[in-house]
Amino acid sequence: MSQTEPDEQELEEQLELSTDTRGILERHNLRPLWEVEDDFGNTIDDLEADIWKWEDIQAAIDGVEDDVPIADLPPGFQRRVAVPINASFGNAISNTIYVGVQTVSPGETAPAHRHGANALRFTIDGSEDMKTVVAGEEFPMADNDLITTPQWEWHDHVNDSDETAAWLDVLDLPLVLDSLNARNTFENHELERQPVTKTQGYWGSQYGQGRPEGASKDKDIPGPFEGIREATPPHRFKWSEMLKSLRQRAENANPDPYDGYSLSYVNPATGSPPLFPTMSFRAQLLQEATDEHFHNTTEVYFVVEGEGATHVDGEALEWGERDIFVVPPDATHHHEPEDEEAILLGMTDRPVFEAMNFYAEASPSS
Ligand code: GTQ
Repeated sequence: MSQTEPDEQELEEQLELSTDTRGILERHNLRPLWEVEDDFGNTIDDLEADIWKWEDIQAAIDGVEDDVPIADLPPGFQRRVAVPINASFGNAISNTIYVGVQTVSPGETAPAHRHGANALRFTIDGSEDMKTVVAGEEFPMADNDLITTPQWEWHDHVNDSDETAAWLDVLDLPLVLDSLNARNTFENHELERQPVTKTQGYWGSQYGQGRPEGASKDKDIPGPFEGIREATPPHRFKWSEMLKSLRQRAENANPDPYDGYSLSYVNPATGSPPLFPTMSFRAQLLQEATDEHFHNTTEVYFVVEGEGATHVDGEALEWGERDIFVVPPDATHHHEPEDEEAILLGMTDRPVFEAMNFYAEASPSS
């Protein structure tokens, strides 16, 4: 063993979270990703409605950041992430959608790897100098930007700013790792940072006003999966643009009874939702209470702006900015913004149900 390689005991000591951090995580149903990894493979019987308050998440990610540098994390998903754990379950917020809150300190890199699970980042604390590098292109992460990491694309997260960056990771990990048990689709890059081989804006520019012939067959996109449908390209959805579109909708259209003024993120390759074959995402502007309904899909929410409550089977989940909550399948629910308006990022596994002709929804009054 070389002198720079820590032995196992040293490694464990370095990864030892302080009693404070451990307590914060446990009290608030959060777990560090490197411990959750061992528990993939299990599914939940009865998902519960639950909420994670931002102040608790913030305390947890700050503690974990203080205690553990990314460089000390064990092989595997080398990511410093606090993972919301459903109250009834051990490794994620739901059976299909996983969310985590990741931090990268100034100067740190979350090293390059790739996997079969689809992923996206929704930036919480970001800047133009915080970049996620996907498929050879640097994508700056400004606040509330959504950036895709399609399956099997190399990605590393590089913080060249002078502030800690934080964001929401959303992946179909429970579906891939727990239900499909597809564990052979993970690889670390030989380099910590993948080479930047594309100019900024390249990927987005090929799916907008014009596109090359056969773009969806671009060798850089599909990866090793034969017969893939229109692969989702790496893409940055700037929040400033999404917000403009939402406001246009609110001024010119009627709200959806269940989702408010709602826009689904499109797969830029097809021009329509879902963003991924397994998960769809909505930006939702709420100006009044929505109607009750229920469906067989799981919905996870991140509060972008505002305060309010989501009533789930009679229980009120009271939310504020940056909180995360989950509405389990078949639970009757509706949203109620507190003041003038609130904005939610809605996440759903509905595409999986639709692929099986299995989606169903109803409202209690009908
Ligand atoms: O940043 O690639 O929260 O691979 C979990 C698994 C983040 C990532 C997570 C991952 C990542």
